[in-house]
Parts: sequence; C-alpha cells; structure tokens
Amino acid sequence: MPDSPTPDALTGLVKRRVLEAGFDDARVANSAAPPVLAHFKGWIEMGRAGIMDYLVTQADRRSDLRTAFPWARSIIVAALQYDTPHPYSTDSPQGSAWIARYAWGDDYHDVVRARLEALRQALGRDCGSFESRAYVDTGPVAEKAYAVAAGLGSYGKNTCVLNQKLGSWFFIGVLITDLDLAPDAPTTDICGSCRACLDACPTQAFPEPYVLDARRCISYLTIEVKDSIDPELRGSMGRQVFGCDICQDVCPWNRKRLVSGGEPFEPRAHNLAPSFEELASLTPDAFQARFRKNPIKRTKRRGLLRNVAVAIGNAGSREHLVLLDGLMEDEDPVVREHAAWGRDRLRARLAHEDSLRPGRV
Ligand code: B12
Ligand code: SF4
Ligand code: SF4
Repeated sequence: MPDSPTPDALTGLVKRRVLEAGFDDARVANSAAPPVLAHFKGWIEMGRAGIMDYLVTQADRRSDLRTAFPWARSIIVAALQYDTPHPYSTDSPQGSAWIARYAWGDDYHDVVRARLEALRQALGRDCGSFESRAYVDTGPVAEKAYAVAAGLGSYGKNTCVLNQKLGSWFFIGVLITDLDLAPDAPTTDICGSCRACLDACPTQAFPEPYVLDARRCISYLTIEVKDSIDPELRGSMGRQVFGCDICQDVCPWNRKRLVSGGEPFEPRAHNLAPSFEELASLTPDAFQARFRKNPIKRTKRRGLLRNVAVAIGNAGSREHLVLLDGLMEDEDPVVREHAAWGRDRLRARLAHEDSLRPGRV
C-alpha cells in the first residue's frame, strides 16, 4: 500500500478485507474500555459467573483489554452468521432432544479462527508488519462489549448482541491491532418494549433486562457444569442436551432470517433434534467419532449423557423408561445419578398423565 493512508482509507480497506475473509459484517472499536464493562466486576462479585473461573481470574483483563494488550489501538470486530433454514426449538415437534443451533455443524472456533487468520494475512500484505491478536471466545476479551461499542449491534435484553440484519445468530471474532483505524459509532437499542426473551426463559435466568445470572442458564448447566446439575433446576431444563436457544428463538429480530451461515453450520447427521435412543446408546468410542470437530465434544460423554438423562425425565415418554434403566447401569456415576433422577421424574409425569385420563377419579 502507498505510504501512510488516512485512518478512513485504511478502515475502508480493512472492512473490505473482513468481508473477503468470509465474514458477514465488520466494524471497528477503539481500544478504550466500553462503558458497559464498568459492570463486569460487580457481576463477578455477585457470583453470577458460577464455576467459570476463567472469568473470575481474568476479571481485570476482561474489564479493559489494554491491561493485557497495552499496545492495542483499534479492535476489528467481525460477525459470522450461523443460522441455517431449519426450525427453531420452540417451533419443532417435542419428544426428541435438542442441541443448540450453534453446535449443529463444525466447531465455530475452528471456522472463525481460520477466517481471522486469513484476514490477518491479507492485512499483512496490505500494511506490512503490525501487532495483532485474533480471538473467538478463548481470549481474555469481553467480545460482546467491544462489538456493541463498534456498532456491530446493540445488547438484547437476553444479553446477546443483536444486529438488525443478522439478528443474534452470529459469532463474534475480534482482531486486536495497533493499527490506527477510524472507529464506528455504537447503534441504539432495538429491543424497545419487547420482553419476549425474558418471559420465555424456562429457568428465569435474567435477574433484570440485559443481565444474565449464568448459574441459572441452561447453556451453563449443560456445558460448563462438569458434575452434578443443581436438582432444583433440572426440571426446568426441558429437552435441551447442549446449550439453549429459547431466548433467541423467540426474538422477533431472528424471525427475519435474511442471511444463512451456510455449509459449515448445517446440521451434521442426527444433530437436528436427535432421538433420545441414539444419544442414550453412545459408547465412549461412538461419542468420540460422532462429535469430532464439533462443539459438543466439550461436554465429554459424561456431560452429554447426564444431560440426556435429565431431558428424558423432562420430555420422554413411556417407551424411554428403558433408556433410563440402561443409563442407570452406566460406567459413570454422574450419569447414573442423573438417570435415577430422570426415571423418578418420568414416572411421576406418567402417573400424573394417567391420573388425568377419562374414567379415572
Ligand atoms: C461466558 C460466556 C457464556 C456464559 C455466560 C453468558 C453471558 N451472557 O455472559 C454462558 C455459558 C451462559 C453462555 C451462553 C451462551 N453463549 Co456465550 N460466551 C461467553 C463468553 C466466553 C464470555 C461472555 C462474558 O464475558 N460474560 C460476562 C458477562 C458479565 O458479560 P455480559 O453478558 O456482556 O454482561 C454485561 C451486561 O449484563 C452488563 N451488566 C452486568 N450487570 C449489570 C448491572 C447493571 C445495573 C447494568 C445496567 C448492566 C449490567 O455488563 C456486563 C458486561 O460488563 C463469550 C465470548 C467472549 N470472550 O466474550 C461467549 C459468547 C457471549 N457466547 C455466545 C453464544 C453464541 C452463546 C449462546 C447463544 C450459546 C447457546 N446457544 O447455548 C448462549 C447464550 C445465552 C445468553 N442468553 O447469553 C456468543 C454470543 C454472540 C452474540 N451474537 O451475542 C459469544 C460472544 C461467543 C462468540 N465469540 O461468538 N456464554
Ligand atoms: S439460553 Fe435458555 S436458559 Fe439461558 S437465558 Fe436463554 S432461555 Fe434462559
Ligand atoms: S426478544 Fe425482544 S427483548 Fe429479547 S432480545 Fe429480542 S427484541 Fe430484545
């Protein structure tokens, strides 16, 4: 590139490169801590991070990325859509398990990281050497706060970043750089008086709009919790076996479905509403093979089968009792304990349904 382009010219080029790397939208924030991060430590101190120790130990760095990256000047924030034209959990037939939409296809960490790397290389060719770090999820960076500061969207009341065109079904990738770019302005709130997500959350995980108590979120319970799930919350988890989409499924901005994430995020075989039978019979080898390069590998077999036992208890039918009997013999004590809970729950549900049949008094 000719010497010293203006920040505006360089920013225009950077945004073109982001789209060429395969992202759906691109914005820029400066490195100052976004105002919303003033609440980060208070949220941690209230215990709302639960057992997510990485948030606790990195609270300083996540409250202001300049702590870890003092050389940072501009944050390039990229959105990658992952919605595909398949039903929402709230619209699809019950009686099977449900995996959250973001985990149907390839592991998004791999997909987004590869595109950020392509972006970094393209910018290296354009600008010569520059300092940068690329993250999706794994760095000490509060990605949503910088996405909102950059106007990639606004916070939804469900705490996801919402964009008028993409809804909230997009991943956020960040490239922290020492480039001198022109920052974008934040956009305004688009929730208005809507509160569909707050009312739909089955575990009442929102103590107030725009704030999540992660300890109650089904996504946290099914993925982050490694051992026993709080029995008080199990009955509200429905059929979710990995993550949860409910507060996004009900969002009117997600109903427009203007963009599809395409092939990497299309559901792999059996990931769209998988049957309880198939999941409950996964051996350790079958689990490894089935979830290779897919986000579900993160729960390990223990976590997934534990979640399946809870989901059968909540949403299974009489013919699924035998699956719980099988899981009660599982090699893993956590799976066995949740299978016993699931069996008691399913039996109680069936007894209740029987008591409501005509002819019973
Ligand atoms: C930890 C984490 C989780 C946790 C906590 C979620 C959460 N809302 O924070 C759990 C496991 C529950 C989770 C779930 C999900 N996650 Co997640 N997660 C993260 C991670 C790693 C960190 C987020 C974080 O810092 N949380 C801490 C809280 C404090 O931050 P916050 O939500 O922004 O909270 C702000 C406000 O609440 C406000 N606030 C707090 N208290 C108060 C009080 C007052 C009075 C006020 C005014 C404000 C206020 O300030 C806070 C910031 O300082 C990010 C990746 C990253 N590195 O950033 C992905 C990320 C947020 N997750 C993502 C996704 C896709 C999901 C799920 C949809 C997956 C699923 N289907 O199951 C769900 C969504 C659940 C939900 N409703 O949020 C995407 C979101 C993309 C988007 N468009 O928004 C991210 C960005 C990953 C990525 N790179 O794409 N996740
Ligand atoms: S992901 Fe599910 S459990 Fe978590 S806040 Fe949204 S609706 Fe509630
Ligand atoms: S459901 Fe309504 S309140 Fe919730 S994020 Fe969407 S627009 Fe905002």
